[in-house]
Formats: sequence, structure tokens, C-alpha cells
Amino acid sequence: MNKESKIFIAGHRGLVGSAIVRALGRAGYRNLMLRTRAELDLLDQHAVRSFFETEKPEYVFLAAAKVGGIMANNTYPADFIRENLVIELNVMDAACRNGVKKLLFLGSSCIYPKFAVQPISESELLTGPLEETNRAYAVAKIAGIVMCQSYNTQYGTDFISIMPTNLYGPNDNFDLETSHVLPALLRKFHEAKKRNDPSVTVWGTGAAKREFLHVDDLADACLFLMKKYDASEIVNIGTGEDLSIKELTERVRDVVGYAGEIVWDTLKPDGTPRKLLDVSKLHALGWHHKIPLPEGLKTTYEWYIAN
Ligand code: GFB
Repeated sequence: MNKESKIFIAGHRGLVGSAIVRALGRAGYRNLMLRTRAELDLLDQHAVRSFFETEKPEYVFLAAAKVGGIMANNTYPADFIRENLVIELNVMDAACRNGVKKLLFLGSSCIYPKFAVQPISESELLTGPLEETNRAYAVAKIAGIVMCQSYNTQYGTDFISIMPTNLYGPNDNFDLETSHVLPALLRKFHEAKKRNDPSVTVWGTGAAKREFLHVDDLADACLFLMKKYDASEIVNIGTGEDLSIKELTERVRDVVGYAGEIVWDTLKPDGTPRKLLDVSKLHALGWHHKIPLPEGLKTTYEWYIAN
């Protein structure tokens, strides 16, 4: 991949895609191909094929996906499996037919079994039952991994799959019903502080543990692996450290500066008890994350206020 290569970032307005665009821009890549949903509907096979035939991208970052937090996944499983399968099928098949040199597919840590051995190494894939709240999404992402591997085997493509842990940062979804926990907490505490609410309600028991990676670190890892990695085996991307939702909640409360109470809504699901990724393969390849959680929380809160 050189500075003039034609690089298509599918999903460039989302949390991950927008971070990849920033990282490519910083690194001097000048030939980025960006299409909004109105310009190119990735669910439309004909449109995707004709885009690849006409524009001939050389490299593809497949960051487009139907994503959401625990409640969105649990409430709209049909949308999650359908849209993700269709996007993967349309983009990967068109990439193969049109000689794309390399494609990077974004998976998710939720592909691993609910009770996977911690920290979760790549070899845990397909060794046990999935977490129920995001089974549909996970199955679609697993299908994406197997598609990459199958196209590599049968057609000699260079499609790589990476599995990021829970992500956060600028351009996240801050909708209280459909977002992930970290943006939801920033917004809940911010609004409660402004309204002088006596308490903030947080979902679940707070006992679940999660690992959080700033999306600018993820984007950096994506560029690194696009250049350095070309095997079919999946690679975990994370920090190697996790904390409980209770600890995260207290940290967010402190960053926002909210003085009221925290109330736990235990009727809401906790989801997977723990999903800490084993990042030894990534470290052995030579990549480490740089943004510590306290710093990432602070800058993401600043971004939220400004935007
Ligand atoms: O971030 P989250 O929705 O995703 O929830 P998952 C993480 C934990 O935070 C759960 C708790 O234990 C939630 O119950 N939580 C507490 C909250 N308060 C809130 C809140 O206000 N909003 C949200 N959303 N959670 C998703 C998967 O699982 O993670 C996706 O459903 C994907 O498929 C993504 O893999 C990375 O980590 O549980």
C-alpha cells in the first residue's frame, strides 16, 4: 500500500471507519475512496459490484457494519444478522472479482464463546456456545471470518480479519437505547449533572467486566496489520486490561464530575460475564496500544461536549 494507492474505506462515517480515515490522512495516504450510504448502499449487490468494476479500489477496509450495544443487539437480532451478512457478502465478493490487493475485515470480540478461557486467545473461536444477547451479530461476524478464509483458500485473495475488543471514541453512537456502555454513561452522567438529578440509573449488576480500546489506537493497529500481516488466522486487538462495569461507571462519573447516586437496574442484562482478549499475538507482531483509558475517557468526554 503506497501513498497513491486507491483505498476504499467502507463505513467511513462510523466510529471505526472515521478513525481509519483520520489515521490514513495523518500517514499521508492521498487517494481515499469514501462513499456515503446515499451514494453507495452496501446492501445493494448490484450497486456494490458496479462500484468495484468502475472504480477498481486496490485496498479495502471493511468497517461498515450494523452495530450497537447490548439492548440493540437483543432487540433487533434479525437486522443485525441480515445487514452484516449482506454487507460482508457484497463487499468481499466484489473485492475478489475485481482483484483487490488486500482487504481488512473488522470482526468483534463477541465472536468468542460466552464462557471462553480468559484472556481469550484466537484459538477459542467456535469452541463453545455464544452469548445469547448478541448471537445473531456474532454469527454474522463469524461468517465474515470464514468468508475471508474461504476466499483466500479458493481464490488466493489476501483478506485478513481482526477482532477488536469494545471500542470507544469520537463519532460514537450516544443514543441511550442503542449505544454501547461507555458513550451511554458519558451522556447519562453529563445530562444528570446539568439537570441536578439525584441519581443515575445504570444497566445490569455492574459485575460484568469489559476491556476498552480507544478507536484511534484501533485505527493505528488496522494500518499496521494492513502493511505487516497477511495470514488467514484472525488477530485480536485490545489492551490486555479490563475492568468491571461498576469501576467504569465510577470513572465516568468522576470524569464528568457528577455528585449524585448510582442506581443499578438489575432487570437489564449483564451480557457476557467477561471478555478480555489475549493480545500476545498482536504484541509479538510488534504493536501495542498507546492511549490509556483515563486519557481516552477525558478526550472522548471533551469531544462529546464539543459535538
Ligand atoms: O457496551 P454494551 O452494550 O455491550 O454493554 P456488550 C456492556 C455492559 O454494560 C453490559 C452494561 O453489562 C451492560 O448491561 N451497561 C450498563 C450498559 N449501563 C449501560 C447502558 O446505559 N448502556 C449499555 N449499552 N450498556 C456488545 C454486543 O456487547 O458489545 C455487540 O452486544 C458488540 O455485539 C459490542 O460485540 C462490542 O459488551 O455487552
